Amino acid sequence: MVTKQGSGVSGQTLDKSQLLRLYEQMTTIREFEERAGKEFAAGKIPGFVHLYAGEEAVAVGVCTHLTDDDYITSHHRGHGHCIAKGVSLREMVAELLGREAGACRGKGGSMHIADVNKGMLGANGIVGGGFPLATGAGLTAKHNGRGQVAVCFFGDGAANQGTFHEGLNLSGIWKLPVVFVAENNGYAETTPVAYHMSCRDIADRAAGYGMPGVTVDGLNVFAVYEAAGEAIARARRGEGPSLIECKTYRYHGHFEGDTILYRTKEEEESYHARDPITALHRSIIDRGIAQDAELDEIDKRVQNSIDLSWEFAEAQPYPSPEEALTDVYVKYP
Ligand SMILES: Cc1ncc(C[n+]2csc(CCOP(=O)(O)OP(=O)(O)O)c2C)c(N)n1
Ligand SMILES: [Mg+2]
Repeated sequence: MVTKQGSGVSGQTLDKSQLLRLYEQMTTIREFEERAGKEFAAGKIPGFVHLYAGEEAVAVGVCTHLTDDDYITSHHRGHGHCIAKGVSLREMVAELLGREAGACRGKGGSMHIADVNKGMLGANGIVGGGFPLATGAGLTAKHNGRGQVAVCFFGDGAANQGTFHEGLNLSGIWKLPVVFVAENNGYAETTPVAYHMSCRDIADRAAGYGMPGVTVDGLNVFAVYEAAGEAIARARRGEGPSLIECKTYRYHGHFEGDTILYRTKEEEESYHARDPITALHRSIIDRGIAQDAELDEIDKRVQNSIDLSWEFAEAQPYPSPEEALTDVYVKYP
């Protein structure tokens, strides 16, 4: 069954500390991404960088329900998932800069940050690469029998990969505790969803794999939080997988350096007018949960921790050449 939720969900069940935490995490992701964009433009970050700004409500609305014992899989636009799952900012920046102190000792870079101690099984440069990993993690969780959940974040483009269908089918058959979270940001690289997808909503596909599917406003962190809460609780109870589609938008180009010739300024502005962090800020103030000054303090704290993580990472050494031969499957004699 597919249910559609609009923007009207207001998060009335969340208390002050929970609301401020959502705000702090979403702001951390936004500021992290804006800084990464600037540093990339200054030539400081090697390789490709795909920024998550605009989509923060999805990672945070979902990961708020998870512990370090739960698993997530991510994709090429993975910084937001790492932050929401608790990966250290210092290790993330060091990874972006290819330093030894990076989350993957500088070998992964932006597209391959992983931290298994936090249940973050990896960002992934292979579109659709997360489905088999999340399905396998779900199988592990089921065998462990302690109520763990695996969440698979993926884009609209990834929903057309064979791995999507295989992962959802197996999870459906085996009733695995996996929550598939589609981040439908309207484009796969430069191709609009209406051109590349055979149905309007990704959630419509859930029925084909025997699981519930829901489409929510991915710019509304409360809508994401509520839908994710239900799906995750269901998975923990052993009732099987779910698919949540979050309609969202990426503010930056597909990658840093993209000239963005495939969408209009009007479209971009219409999404900026519905900014997920501004909306949360407004909701907190309007409901009298906190004053501007308290949120300003959070903004400052976030800025400071990002500044410190860059200072830390830039002072770290690069790995030694021998490091290239460690953590590999086959050892060179
Ligand atoms: C298997 C594979 N095919 C193609 C690519 C090239 N590629 C990188 S990102 C991307 C589009 C992904 O779109 P979507 O899943 O919607 O994620 P978004 O970038 O919008 O977050 C493509 C085609 C790739 N990295 N891997
Ligand atoms: Mg997309």
